[in-house]
Amino acid sequence: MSSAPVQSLSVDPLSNAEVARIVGDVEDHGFAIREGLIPDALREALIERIDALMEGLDVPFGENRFLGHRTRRIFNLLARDPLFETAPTCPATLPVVEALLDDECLLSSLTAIEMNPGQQSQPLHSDDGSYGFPRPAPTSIVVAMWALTDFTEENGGTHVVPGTHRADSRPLRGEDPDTIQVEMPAGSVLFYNGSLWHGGGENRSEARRMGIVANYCAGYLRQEESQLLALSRDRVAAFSPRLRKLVGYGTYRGLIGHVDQRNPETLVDPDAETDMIWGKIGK
Ligand SMILES: O=C(O)CCC(=O)C(=O)O
Repeated sequence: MSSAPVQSLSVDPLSNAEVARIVGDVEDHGFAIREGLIPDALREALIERIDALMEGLDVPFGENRFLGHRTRRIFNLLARDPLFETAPTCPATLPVVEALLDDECLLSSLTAIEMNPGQQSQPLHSDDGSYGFPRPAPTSIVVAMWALTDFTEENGGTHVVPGTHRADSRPLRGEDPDTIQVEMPAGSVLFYNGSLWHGGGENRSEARRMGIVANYCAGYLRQEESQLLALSRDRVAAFSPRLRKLVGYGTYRGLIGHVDQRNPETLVDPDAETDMIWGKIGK
């Protein structure tokens, strides 16, 4: 694990008006693309760190069409290096997520994706598919896909089916609706509702397409990655209070996630505020 000067890689916050515009696009179409959110210095540092991890961990290609036979992924990024702490709490993305879910949301997973030349397109899917909600589903998953390289039609920019966050079904195997392909320069972010039908494109280029997928869920859902197990308490103790809560060291509505009626953040910070539901119920 490196000791990167994380603070020097700061990101400009979004204005309230811009947050509202992005939220409106995600609500209307299921997705929104915004350019220029991730500064080059941070983007390049992330690529460098991901490359070092890919080599150090000897990360293999995926073993099926969904994970991608020419695609490598690093899961559980927060356990790998402090630099990745910049992504879940990013002031250019988290306010959008909080506006679409609420500020009790959780980080569900944080994954680096390196899609290499020759990768076939990924089957269309929706990220909330495993929860089994009746459809249309309540907004319970929101994803911010960071473009660390350009996403183009040729290198496999993500396919999306606009409006399908309100569809009454998930994409069926072999279903082949019209899609639009997300093209965005490096440093952009694709925001989407977890019900939206989407999938990685085919990489017909000579270069890799790299991204970080920050997947957030409502605070009452089980996270895709079991971060309470995947992250050591020492790691979590080093996080900011906001990040601790995002990975699960907090409660939903002062109840869900408690430990002996206390906020689990007190396990890593005995002075943490513990504002629990029991203190609000009349005698
Ligand atoms: O790589 C992409 O464009 C999409 C990836 C994705 O949706 C996934 O792996 O679940």
